[in-house]
Formats: sequence, structure tokens, C-alpha cells
Amino acid sequence: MKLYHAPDTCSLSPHIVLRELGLPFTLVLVDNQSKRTADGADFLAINPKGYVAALECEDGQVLTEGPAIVQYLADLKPEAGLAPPNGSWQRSRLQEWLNFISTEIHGGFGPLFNRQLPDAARDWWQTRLEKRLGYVNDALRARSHLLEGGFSVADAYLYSVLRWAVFFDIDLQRWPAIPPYMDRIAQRPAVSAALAAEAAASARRPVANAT
Ligand SMILES: N[C@@H](CCC(=O)N[C@@H](CS)C(=O)NCC(=O)O)C(=O)O
Repeated sequence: MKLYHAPDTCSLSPHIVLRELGLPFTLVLVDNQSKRTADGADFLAINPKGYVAALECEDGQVLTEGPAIVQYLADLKPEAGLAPPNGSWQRSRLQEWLNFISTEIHGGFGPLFNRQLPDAARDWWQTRLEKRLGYVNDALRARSHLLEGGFSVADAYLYSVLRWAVFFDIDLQRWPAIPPYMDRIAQRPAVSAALAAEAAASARRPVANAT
């Protein structure tokens, strides 16, 4: 499999999941500005939506949308327990979290990346996002991971997007359950390996990213 990725973006989430599962994969760096891959291919021909992450499977099919990719990967190795079985109540709970992270947290950060955003709109989006962080904080006060069963693909996703708080001087210490959670996830060997691989990839070829 090939994972099309860009450092410091949401593609960190499937990258972590691939490493957690120990699946063989190749990382392909995408320049989000030029829409070209590090090996010179036209990324728009791979994902016409023009954004990472994209997963190219062995048969050449390409899967996009982070929540779909991480569930597909988790289901390749159900014994790893990164997603509860399809059809179970807990799987619906996982999907509830993935959707919340996608629309409310990932989607909540999105406008903040726009340097042209007027201050009033920025304040509105940031206040909205901070309310959602309050909800995450309440959930994490009750347990160590988003699902009761422990680390899941939802944690890989939440961790990946919460790392953006630093770009906007959003101090996660305001939500006391979040920093220890971030530390817990960061200590996972798959997470540090993914971050190291991303750093090495961007050092080889600096790219500008956006959400
Ligand atoms: N709905 C997509 C959104 C993916 C997305 O926002 N990707 C960002 C990086 S975090 C990106 O590549 N943006 C570049 C662009 O839109 O041009 C998903 O959940 O996978």
C-alpha cells in the first residue's frame, strides 16, 4: 500500500494506524501547493479532491477521507483492536467520534488556517472550536482514550488534529484532561515513529501544507 501524505496534516492519522498495525506501506510525500508528489506524479490524478490523505491499495484502488481510510485499515487486522467489529454498538460509538473529530475539530481548525480570515470570523470559529474542546475534555476526564476499550483509530485522528492548536496559540492546558491524553498518545512507539518519518520526509523536501 502507498500512503500519500504531507507532514503536519491530518494524514498523520492513517500513518499512525499503518504503523500501529505493522502493515507494509510506502509513504509518498505530497506538495499541497503544487499538487505534485515527491516522485513527480500529478497528485490530482491520484486524488481529484486534491488533498491528503489518500491510500493506494495493492490492486490500484485509491481510498480517500481519513475516517474511511483508518476504518479500512483497522478492519484488515481486526485482532489489533483498533476498531470494534462492524455492526457492534461500539463501532457506532467509534463512528460517532470519527465524525465529530472530522466535522467539529478538523473542520473547526480549517478556517483558522486561512490567513485572510477577518478577525471577527476568526474569533467566531475559534470560540466554536474551543466549545468542542470542552466537550473532548469532559469525555477524557472519564477515561484514558475516546473509547472505553482503549486506543482506537479515533485517538490517532484526534491526536493528529489537536497538534494544530499550537499554530494558533490555543493553549490546551485550558482543558486539563487534554495535555495528559496527548502525552499518552505521543508515547506510543507507532506515533513517535510516524512523527520521525514525517520529519525526515519534510527535511528531505520542504513542503507547504494546508488543511
Ligand atoms: N475530508 C478530508 C479532508 C482532508 C484535508 O483536510 N486534508 C488537508 C490536510 S489536513 C489537505 O490536504 N489540504 C490541502 C488542500 O485542500 O488543498 C479528510 O477527512 O480526509
